[in-house]
Amino acid sequence: MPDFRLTRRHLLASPLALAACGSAPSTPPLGPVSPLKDLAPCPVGVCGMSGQFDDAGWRDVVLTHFSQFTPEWEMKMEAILRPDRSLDFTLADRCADFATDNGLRLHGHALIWYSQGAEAFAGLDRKTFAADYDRYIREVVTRYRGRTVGWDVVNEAVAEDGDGLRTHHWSEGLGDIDHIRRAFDVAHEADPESILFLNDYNLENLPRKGATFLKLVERLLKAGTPLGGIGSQSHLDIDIPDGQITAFLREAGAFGLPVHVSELDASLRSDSRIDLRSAGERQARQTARVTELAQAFMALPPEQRYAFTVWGARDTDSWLRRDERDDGRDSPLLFDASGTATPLYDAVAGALASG
Ligand code: 9MR
Repeated sequence: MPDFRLTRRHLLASPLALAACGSAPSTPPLGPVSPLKDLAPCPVGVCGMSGQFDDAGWRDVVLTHFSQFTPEWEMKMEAILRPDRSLDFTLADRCADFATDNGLRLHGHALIWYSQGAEAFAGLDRKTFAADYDRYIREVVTRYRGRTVGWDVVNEAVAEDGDGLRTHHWSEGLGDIDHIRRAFDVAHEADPESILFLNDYNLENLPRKGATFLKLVERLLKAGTPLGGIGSQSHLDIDIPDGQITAFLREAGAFGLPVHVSELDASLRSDSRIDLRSAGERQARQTARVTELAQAFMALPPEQRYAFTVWGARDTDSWLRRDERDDGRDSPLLFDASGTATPLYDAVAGALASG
């Protein structure tokens, strides 16, 4: 029988230790490891696509380690909303069934996103626009009522550089703050039990964006919006200064709401033209950042830890590996192509187990 406990060997093999010895660029993958969901006192989530449900390697990692599931795209407008604004739930249902059949908590993602729905809603008069906006949210949330624990109601509301809110078809049709409030109100009416999230990215990476996001949370709460949770995607930049991730999560936690680390990954790819660091040095930075995130999450009161979710099971499942700049070597997740734990597994497992 393999030893599934976290062993000293795992800790000694940490990339930080290896980087300090000036070792080879990448750490040898770890051996068999404990299921994350057994170590963690909170749900551990993963995203996935219906096209992966028959992939034995993917299933093995997902069903061994995770207790919550976020559909990567099948519960978005791109899958559900037809050009005539009727709804098609074929793929979304498949995802909901996968979660139910395998005893996973289901997290709904994402109802209103600036990047989707523009064509189907183009050219409508205000009344139809508003009515179909409400109908979309109501029908989707109602269909999965009692199956989704929570929903990302508005995704990525804050401007890229953190200067205010984004402008797009939803804000132009219904108002910048009003379309957000309206989405939460309709979703809450459709499923009063669901925890409704405002979800965004670069909140730890860019303090200005994090601050604007938290101001928006405050504004919505003061206005009585049924916002029930804070989602931080955590697509981490490995060069975030030490302490910045902790500072953001602490501030986010101060609202007393559930917090979701909703899409964690940390690319090792360096986009700067000149990066003199070795692969090992970059990996050490990556591990330190992910460790900081997991520890900051575990520092939240237990009842505020909604879930700690990674954006993909294996490195090869990551959206980052589908980027045209990818060189086939990026390792942004907790398991490699063969389903073996990467150093990020160790970083996350160590922190989650400590809670
Ligand atoms: O990883 C997702 C990719 O497979 C989809 O094609 C894409 C569009 O639906 O969305 C990706 O996920 C995004 C998530 O929904 C919101 N935050 C950023 C994620 C990565 O782009």
